[in-house]
Amino acid sequence: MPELSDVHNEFIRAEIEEFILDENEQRHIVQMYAKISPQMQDIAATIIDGDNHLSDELTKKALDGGVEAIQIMDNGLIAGMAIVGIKFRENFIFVPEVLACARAMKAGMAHIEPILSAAGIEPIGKVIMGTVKGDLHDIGKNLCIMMLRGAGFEVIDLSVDVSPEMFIEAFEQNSATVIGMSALLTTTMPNMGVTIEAFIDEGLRDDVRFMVGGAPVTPEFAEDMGADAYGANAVECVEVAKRLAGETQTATA
Ligand code: B12
Repeated sequence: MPELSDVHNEFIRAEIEEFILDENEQRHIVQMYAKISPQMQDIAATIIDGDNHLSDELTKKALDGGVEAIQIMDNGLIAGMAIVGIKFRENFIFVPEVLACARAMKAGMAHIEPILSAAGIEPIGKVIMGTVKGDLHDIGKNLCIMMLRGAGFEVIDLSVDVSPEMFIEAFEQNSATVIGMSALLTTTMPNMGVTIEAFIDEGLRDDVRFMVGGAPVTPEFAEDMGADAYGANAVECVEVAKRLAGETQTATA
């Protein structure tokens, strides 16, 4: 079982010790970081520290050195955000600090995005993505969008705070077959179900497949609200979108 001393980066070790007080959570984070290379830990540290200049520099350096974009995203940028999330939840940091961390994440992602979104391939399907009404979290949704584009999907990004009417309007204007909804707040999660209801009311439900995700969303919740699929992360989002796009093609054939 990995120990705190197995985490290479000194700053991250100190952060874990000072801010992750729940024993199980600390064990989980230590296990995760013990498997991550020192170079990726340095990138994660820039996110936790909210240092966008260093995140920019180290991400670029890692890519130039041959590390895969997806590795940097998962083991550097997203791993850093895991600690930020816990500090925020426990009130060790507040909105301005989290925004600085989000800015650092964005600086790193700016190098990753063009690689994941390989240009020039024929779209394999069209997906509408949005964060539901009342919710302004978009980091996870944007990662999903990058991965979807990288996998060859054309994606219409409705951004954040998207009402059921806006989803319907976008659906009517574009011949998308899959709609992806993201929610990060327990208070906004029900708006996913409300959106699906609105599609039922308009007689459009059978024409589209819904996938949902976001940290508080579970497969059970997805099923209860009437979604077609749930994805736990950006990689699953792509897998699910491919499956659902295949289903709609079969249904309309
Ligand atoms: C960054 C952040 C913010 C930033 C958002 C910046 C931005 N541009 O997104 C700011 C500071 C603005 C913010 C504000 C608030 N936040 Co906030 N925030 C976070 C934080 C720390 C990280 C979220 C994140 O980006 N995670 C990293 C990404 C990569 O993960 P992800 O979003 O889960 O996405 C992945 C998967 O879920 C999945 N996925 C996501 N979407 C989709 C969609 C589909 C279709 C699929 C298949 C998959 C999928 O794939 C993604 C990639 O792997 C979380 C804590 C946490 N650990 O989640 C709190 C958190 C979500 N926030 C919280 C709160 C309370 C708030 C505020 C209400 C705080 C306040 N008092 O003002 C406001 C609400 C504003 C609003 N109306 O939305 C709470 C929510 C608690 C709850 N149970 O509802 C959390 C959990 C923190 C906590 N207290 O523990 N926040």
